[in-house]
Amino acid sequence: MPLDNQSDNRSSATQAKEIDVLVVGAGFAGLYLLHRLSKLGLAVRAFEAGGGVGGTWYWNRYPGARCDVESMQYSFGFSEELQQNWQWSELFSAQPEILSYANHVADRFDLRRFITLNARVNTAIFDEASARWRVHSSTGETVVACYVVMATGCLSTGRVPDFPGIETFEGRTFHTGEWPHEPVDFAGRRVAVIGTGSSAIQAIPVIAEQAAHVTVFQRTPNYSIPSRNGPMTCEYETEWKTEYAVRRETARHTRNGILYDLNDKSALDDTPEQRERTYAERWQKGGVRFMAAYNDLALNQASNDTAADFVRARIREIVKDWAVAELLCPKDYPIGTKRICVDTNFFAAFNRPNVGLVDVRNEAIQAITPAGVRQGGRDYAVDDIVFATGFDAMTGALTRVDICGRNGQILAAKWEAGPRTYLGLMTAGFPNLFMITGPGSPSVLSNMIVSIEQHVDWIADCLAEMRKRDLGCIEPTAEAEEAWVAHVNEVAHRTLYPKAASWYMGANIPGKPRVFLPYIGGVGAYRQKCDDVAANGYEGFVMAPAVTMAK
Ligand code: N01
Repeated sequence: MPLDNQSDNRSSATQAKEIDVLVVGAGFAGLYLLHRLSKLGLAVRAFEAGGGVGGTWYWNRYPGARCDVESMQYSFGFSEELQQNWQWSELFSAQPEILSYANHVADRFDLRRFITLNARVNTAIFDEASARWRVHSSTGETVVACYVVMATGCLSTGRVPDFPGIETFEGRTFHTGEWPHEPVDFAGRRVAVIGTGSSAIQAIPVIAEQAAHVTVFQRTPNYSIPSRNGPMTCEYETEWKTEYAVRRETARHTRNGILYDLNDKSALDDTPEQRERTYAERWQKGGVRFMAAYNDLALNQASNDTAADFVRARIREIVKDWAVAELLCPKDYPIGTKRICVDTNFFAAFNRPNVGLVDVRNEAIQAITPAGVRQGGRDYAVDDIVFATGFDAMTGALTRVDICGRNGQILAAKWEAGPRTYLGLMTAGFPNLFMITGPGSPSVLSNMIVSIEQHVDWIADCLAEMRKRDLGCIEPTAEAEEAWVAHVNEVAHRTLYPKAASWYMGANIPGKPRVFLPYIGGVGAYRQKCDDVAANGYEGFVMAPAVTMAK
C-alpha cells in the first residue's frame, strides 16, 4: 500500500466522540499538534479532508513541485533523533520526498491512531452553555471538543477563475493544487498553462519536456531566481547535522525563519559595480537568499529597483526572443512584493520551439471553448488545460468552514472586510478556537515549518497552563485584537509590499478585501511578542474556569 494512502483506524482514539482537542488538518501543523498535545495527555483527534497526511504536499503533485526552502531547514526541529536520522536526497526536495517525510513523521510518532482521513470539516458550532465546540465532518460524524485548532494551511483552497464556457471544455483539466495521484502523461499533447506564479514556474519546464506544445497564458510576469538545486552532499548534510541545535535556534529568531547570509547594509551604500558583483554572486548561489543581498530591498524603492534591474537583465540574457523576454520581465511592481519564485530552467523553457507565451494582461481570456482557450479574438486549440491559478490564500480554508462562535456569529461574516485576529492565533468571539499560522502571523512570509512549530508550542504550553490553573476557556479581547490588526497593517505599510496586486493582499480573488494578510514584523520579533504575552499572564486574552477539561 502506498504510504500516503494509509488509512489506519486501529485505535479507539479515532472513535471518541467527546475529546479535549479537535485538530482540523493533518499536514505538518496537524501532525506536530497531535504529537505535542497527545504527549500532554490530552484526548485528541484530527479530521483530514485528504486521503493521506501531508497537507500541501499531499495535494500539490504537479510536475516539478518542490520546496524553495532548503530541506535541511524545511523540516522539523522538535526531535533531535528525527533530524539526525532522516536523510534528504537533494538540497531542495521534490514533493514525493517531502510527502514521504510527512508519512514517516506520522508513523515514527504513532500519530495515525488519532487521524480520520477523508473527513472534511464542514461546520463547527460553539455551544456557550457547555463551552464546547460541536464539529461535523463530511463523513457524517460529530465530535464534541473543548478546543478546536484549525491546522488547515495557508494555501489549501485552490481557485479556478470563473472563465465563461469552462464547463464546455472537452479535454482534460487540472489544478496544480489538486493534482491526480496517478502520473499524468502529457506526451504528444497540446497543453495550455494558465498562470505564471510559483506553481506554473515549476511545472512549465517539466511539462514542456513531454508535451507536443505548451501555451502559457500570462497575466503578470514574475521575478524568479534559479534554485541551483542539486544532490545533497555528505559534507553539507554532516555540517548541518553537527550544528543542528544551534542553527535551528538561530533560525527561530531571524526575520523569516531561514538561515541565510543577510547583508546588513543598504543597496545604495554600494557602488553600482559592487552591487552587480553582490547580485551576481547571489544569482549564482541561487534561491531566495537573493532577496537578502541588502537589508532594504523590501523597504526602499530605489534599492529595490537595483535588484529588479539585475533580474530583468538576466531574463533578457536567457530568453532569446526579444519580444518574449520583454513580456516575461516584470516591470510594474517591486521585486519580492509578490512571492519571489525559484525555478529550474523556467525562462530557458521559452527558447524551446514547443513553448509559446500569450499575454493576457491587456486582453483577458475571453472564454474556454470545447476545443481550447479563446483570447484576443484567437482560438488556441489544446488537449489539456492546467490551471496554475493559485489559492484563496490564508483566509479561504477558514472561512469556507461554517464556523459559528458566540451569539451565533459566523467567522466568514466577521471577516467580511478582512481577517481580524490577535497574533494570528485566535479571533475575538470564537473562544477556544485556535489557528496555526493564521492571518496576522508571519506564516507565508516565513519558513512554514519554523512558524508551525512556534504556534504549536505556544498553544500546547497555553493549554498546559490552563489545565494547571483549572481554566477551560480562552478568548482574545476585542481591544487586543484591534491593536494587533492595526499593528499588522501599520508594519505592512512601512514596506513596499502593498504596492503589488498580490495574493498577500487578497488581490487575486475578485471581491476579496485588499488587506495585507500575513504579519511582516519578522519571525524573531513575533516569537518574542508571543512569549511576552504568555509571560505576562496571557495578556490580551480572557481566561475563564474550566468546565470539565480532561486531566
Ligand atoms: O499561485 P499564484 P501559485 N487569468 O497565485 C494567474 C506557494 N508555492 O499556485 O499574478 C489569467 O502565485 C495569476 O496572475 P496574477 C508560494 O507561496 C510555493 O503559483 O494574479 N491568469 C498568477 O500568475 C506561492 O506564491 C512553492 O496576475 C490568472 C497565477 O495565476 C503560492 O504557493 C511552489 C487568472 C497564480 O499564481 C501560490 O503559488 C508553488 C486569470 N483570471 C507554490 N487568475 C514552492 O515552495 C489567476 N491568474 C516553490
